[in-house]
Amino acid sequence: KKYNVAILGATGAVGQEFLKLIEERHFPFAELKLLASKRSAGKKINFMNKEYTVEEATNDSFKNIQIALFAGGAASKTFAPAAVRAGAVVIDNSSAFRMDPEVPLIVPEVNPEAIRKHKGIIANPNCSTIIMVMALKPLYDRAKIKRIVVSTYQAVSGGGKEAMAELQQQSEDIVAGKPVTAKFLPGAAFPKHYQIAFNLIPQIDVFKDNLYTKEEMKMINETHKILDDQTIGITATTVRVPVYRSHAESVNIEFTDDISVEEAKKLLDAFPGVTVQDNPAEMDYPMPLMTSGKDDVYVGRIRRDYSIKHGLNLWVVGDQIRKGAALNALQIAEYMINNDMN
Ligand code: 11C
Repeated sequence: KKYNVAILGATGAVGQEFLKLIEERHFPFAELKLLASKRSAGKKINFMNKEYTVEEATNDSFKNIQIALFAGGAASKTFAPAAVRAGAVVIDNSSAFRMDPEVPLIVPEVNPEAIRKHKGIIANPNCSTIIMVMALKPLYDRAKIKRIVVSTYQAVSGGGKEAMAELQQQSEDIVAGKPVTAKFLPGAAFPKHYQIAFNLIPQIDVFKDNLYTKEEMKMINETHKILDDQTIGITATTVRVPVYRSHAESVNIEFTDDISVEEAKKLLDAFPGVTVQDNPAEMDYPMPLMTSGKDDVYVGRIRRDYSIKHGLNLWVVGDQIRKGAALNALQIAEYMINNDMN
């Protein structure tokens, strides 16, 4: 069977990755509709030997569409109701519906059965959350988790094309001895902007009243929902680093039971979508440059936390545009159609 597919946000980084993955994974599409904002409408995109014209998204764009892949952003909230009314299943990469109790929040390797409860919208989690839960799940299935302390090292591409361009421009200006300007990070609409080249910015998204950023709260709330366990203590610090692509995370986990390093390695390695890359003797560990463009989440530096009874430290790295966004969303669609959940 083949499906009519629409991509909303087709010209952005996640939209482009959707196209790559549809081709790579031979996703069974019949018609393909590329949608974007008015600004990008009319743009031509060559895909699998066919030229497509990007159309401006409207409420009427979803007639005869069965699967709508939403790349994210404010457009999701605007167009999801119309897409669902038209009979499409929306797989949405924005944060708009993630915490809605009516909307399943899915990482297919972790909680695929929750897809069955969808009422037209299925949410794709935040990239940093997906990458972390991929490493948590095989361990969590073996021993309950009491507490997680996570610090992230997030690539600029998580902030969009403009953030990537800013890192490049600033780096070139610094090398050329020119004055550096910062106009985008930590966010376009923010009152202040900071240089990311040769720097770190410990703010991703806006601050909430509790002094955590929205990105940090996403990691906490979404992890609770995906693992369906509100009892896990989670604290997060999310940081933007001058890396183009792939988020890295230092994850400290306290379990209720002992898991040895060897057992953790075996459990992680056996889990689909996770690769253990951990050989200190050979200086072998995952790094963003090497995981970019890869589907798996890589785990290394697996070691005991000797300061507590049952603790492990992990270093987790994954391509946040692939597994953290487009790949995860497409895997949701694949799981749904292969298991008659649409
Ligand atoms: C970043 N994690 O790296 C963000 C981007 O909720 O899907 C994705 C935001 C989201 O800036």
